[in-house]
Amino acid sequence: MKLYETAMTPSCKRVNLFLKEIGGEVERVALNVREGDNLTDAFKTKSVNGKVPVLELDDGTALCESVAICRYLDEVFENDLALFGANPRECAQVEMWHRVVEFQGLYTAFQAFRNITAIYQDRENCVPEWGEESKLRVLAFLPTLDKRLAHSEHIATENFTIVDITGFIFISFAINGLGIDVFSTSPHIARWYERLATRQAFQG
Ligand SMILES: N[C@@H](CCC(=O)N[C@@H](CS)C(=O)NCC(=O)O)C(=O)O
Repeated sequence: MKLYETAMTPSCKRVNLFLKEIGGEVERVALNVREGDNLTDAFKTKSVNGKVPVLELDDGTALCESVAICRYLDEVFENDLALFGANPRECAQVEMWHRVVEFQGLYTAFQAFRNITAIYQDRENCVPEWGEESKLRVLAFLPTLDKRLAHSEHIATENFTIVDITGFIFISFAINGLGIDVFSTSPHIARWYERLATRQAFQG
């Protein structure tokens, strides 16, 4: 199988952290999305959403959407980490928190970044006001996450799961992409983030 990626982008970093955690190795195909490598007809036939990452299987099936890719990798690389949850309650908590962190956090942060910076104005209509509003929504979501982490060592369950990976990518992006000083207002996020950063898979 082949992973089409632009390694520096948040969605590809998310899949890469997941792969490192489960100890999986796949062949890589490097694309430059800033240069529009994902806009070609050849790539669009592989990717339903036209974005990276895409995992192409040996039978030609192409999977886009990072969470779908992680689900597949989790099944094919045997591991006992239960990153999608270990029992019905945990699986539901992972699903619940993953949707919350993606929709209110990561996806909203993407909207903020894309619309404020107009980085992809060659391929989409950018609305600066929507970007600013999205940034405010990211700021408004941080207390929810901080409150959760005041009472729980990890976001979704008592164990490390894929939601912590997504949350880590979201917080990194809020800090580095949107210039939000997350740690000064969210001490529990700061503590959780610093602990995650010491994990083996999060090095380098
Ligand atoms: N929901 C998608 C988001 C993918 C995404 O937004 N990919 C970005 C890089 S982080 C991309 O391909 N950007 C180039 C473009 O939008 O043309 C996922 O989780 O895979």
